[in-house]
Amino acid sequence: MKWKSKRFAATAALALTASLALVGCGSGSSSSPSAGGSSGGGGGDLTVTLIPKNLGNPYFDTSEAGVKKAMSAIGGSYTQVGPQEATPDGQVPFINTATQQGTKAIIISSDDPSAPCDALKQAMSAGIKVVTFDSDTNPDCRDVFVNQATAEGIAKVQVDMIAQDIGDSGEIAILSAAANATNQNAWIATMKKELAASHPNIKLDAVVYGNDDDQTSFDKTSALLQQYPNLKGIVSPTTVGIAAAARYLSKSDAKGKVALTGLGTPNQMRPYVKDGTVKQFALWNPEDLGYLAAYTASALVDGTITGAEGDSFDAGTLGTYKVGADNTVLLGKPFVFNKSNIDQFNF
Ligand code: RAM
Repeated sequence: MKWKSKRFAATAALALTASLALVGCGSGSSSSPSAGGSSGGGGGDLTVTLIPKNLGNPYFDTSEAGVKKAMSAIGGSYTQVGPQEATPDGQVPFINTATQQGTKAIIISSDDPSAPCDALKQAMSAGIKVVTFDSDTNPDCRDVFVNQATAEGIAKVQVDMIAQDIGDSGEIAILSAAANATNQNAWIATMKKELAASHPNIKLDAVVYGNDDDQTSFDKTSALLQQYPNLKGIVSPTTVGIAAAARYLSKSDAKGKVALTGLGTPNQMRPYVKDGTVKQFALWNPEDLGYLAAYTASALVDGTITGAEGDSFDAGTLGTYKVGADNTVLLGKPFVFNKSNIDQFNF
C-alpha cells in the first residue's frame, strides 16, 4: 500500500518528536475565548489561529504538532483555542475573538457545516484567510479545505475491514462522533452506499452518536450491545469513539465475538489490537494533516495561491501540492493498522 511509504514512516517518527516537544512546552487548553490556549511556532509575521472540533482529543493534539512544526519552519506563530465539547456553534466565539485580534489565518476542523459560517464569513471579509481541515464547512465559508483522504476512500476502507472481520455477513452498527459532523456524515453516507452495493448480507442496524466524548461513546457502545443482541460488528469512524468502544468491549463478554473497526490512532488502539479486541483499523497521519493545513494557510496569506483549482504551492517536507476541485487540497490515502505494523507508529 502506498501509505507504507518512507514519508509516512518518517513523519510518524517526527510526530513523536513533535508531540514530545509539545508536552515539554506545556501545551494548554482553553474553554473560553479569553483564556490562553496552547501556542507555538517560530515567530515572524504570520499569525494563525487553530480551532479543533474540541480540545483534549489526542487526534487534534497530533494535528497541532504538525501545525507547530510547519509554523516553526515557515517563520510564524499559532495559537490553538477551542471548545471543550464538539457542539455545532461552540466554535463561534473563538472565531469572533480571532477576527477581533486580527489573526492572519484561521485553521478549523468544523463541528457543523453551517453553524460557524457567519463568523467565518466575517473573518474572510476582514481579510483573514480561512482553511478548513479534517471536517469541512459549506464551501462558501472557507478559502480551502485540506482533506485527509477522499470520502470514498475512507468509507471503503472501513466497509472492507468490517466485512473481513465478520465474514461479510451479519448485523452491524455505526458509532459516530457528533450528529452534525461534516466529515463523519459524509463518510457514513458513502459507507451506506458501499454496503448496499457490495455487501447485501450485512445489515446496518443503527447509527448512534458519542459526540467525540469518551464517556458518551462508552455508554452508547453498551446500549448498542443490549439493544442488538445479534450484533456482529461495530464501525466507529472517530478516534474517540473507537477507543471508548474498544475499552468497553475489551472488558465485556462480547470481546472477540463482536468485531470493532473504524478510524483510530495507533497509540490509543495498541492495547486493544494486542489483546485481540480489534483486528484492524485505519487512519491517515493527523500530524501531516495539520502540517499541510498550516502550509496551505501560509500560501494563502502570502498570496502564492488564491485557493483556485490548479494553484500549486510548496508544503515543506511533504512536497508540492495542488488545489483540486471545490478548492480542496488532498493529503493522501487512509492506512490500515494491525498487529503486524502497529508498533512502527507513535502518535
Ligand atoms: C475524531 C474526530 C476527527 C476525525 C477523527 C477520525 O478524532 O471526529 O474529526 O477525523 O476522529
